[in-house]
Amino acid sequence: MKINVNNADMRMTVGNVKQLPRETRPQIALSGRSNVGKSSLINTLLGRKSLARVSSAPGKTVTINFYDVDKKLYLVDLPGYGYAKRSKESKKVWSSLTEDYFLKNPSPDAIKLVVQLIDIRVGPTDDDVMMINFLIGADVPFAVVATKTDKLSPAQKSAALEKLEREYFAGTGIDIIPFSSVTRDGKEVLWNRITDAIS
Ligand SMILES: Nc1nc2c(ncn2[C@@H]2O[C@H](COP(=O)(O)OP(=O)(O)OP(=O)(O)O)[C@@H](O)[C@H]2O)c(=O)[nH]1
Ligand SMILES: [Mg+2]
Repeated sequence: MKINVNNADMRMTVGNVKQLPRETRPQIALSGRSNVGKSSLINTLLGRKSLARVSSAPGKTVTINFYDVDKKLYLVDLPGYGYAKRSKESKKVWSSLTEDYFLKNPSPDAIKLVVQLIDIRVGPTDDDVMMINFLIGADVPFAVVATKTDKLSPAQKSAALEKLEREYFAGTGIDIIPFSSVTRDGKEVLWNRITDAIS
């Protein structure tokens, strides 16, 4: 599929499950803790500086923002989790809006792929593991993007990827895509994964 990434705009901001679009257009959703780089990744994929608002303070994006790409797909910027204070007993770390996006979406079949971001230097946090288990339980296809690779040397990057694979994803068949919004490392690979998911 040929996608003109220059033909992209911010289409809608959703604060409530009732506002979610009833459309078959494929959706690729970005999930991850606050500050991990979801909005920056959208800008990088679209070759734009600031179409998606990059947080000055973590936890800013509390709505779901839909970016239309060439009328062929939506990139969906989900609220970051893991920032707001919460009680230790609380099992759910992501917002109820995020949960509704997956469980009460009027067009669930339009969700073709979740791009789950983790910081390559930190590895999956407890919250990330919970999110990934939620996605597995909800039967949503996802790929893992290990972001901010620019902060590591090439040797450190290989070691970190190998460790991630070995400790968390061995034998799961889950892709880990190294990525950086600073160097654009992984942009091509991620676009290929996205176009595969929607074709
Ligand atoms: N070095 C480096 N910094 C990055 C990268 N991606 C994002 N950042 C920085 O990390 C901070 C957070 O980035 P955002 O894209 O706003 O993160 P977010 O996941 O959208 O955060 P929330 O909207 O709060 O959920 C910003 O200061 C970015 O400039 C990256 O690949 N490399
Ligand atoms: Mg954001």
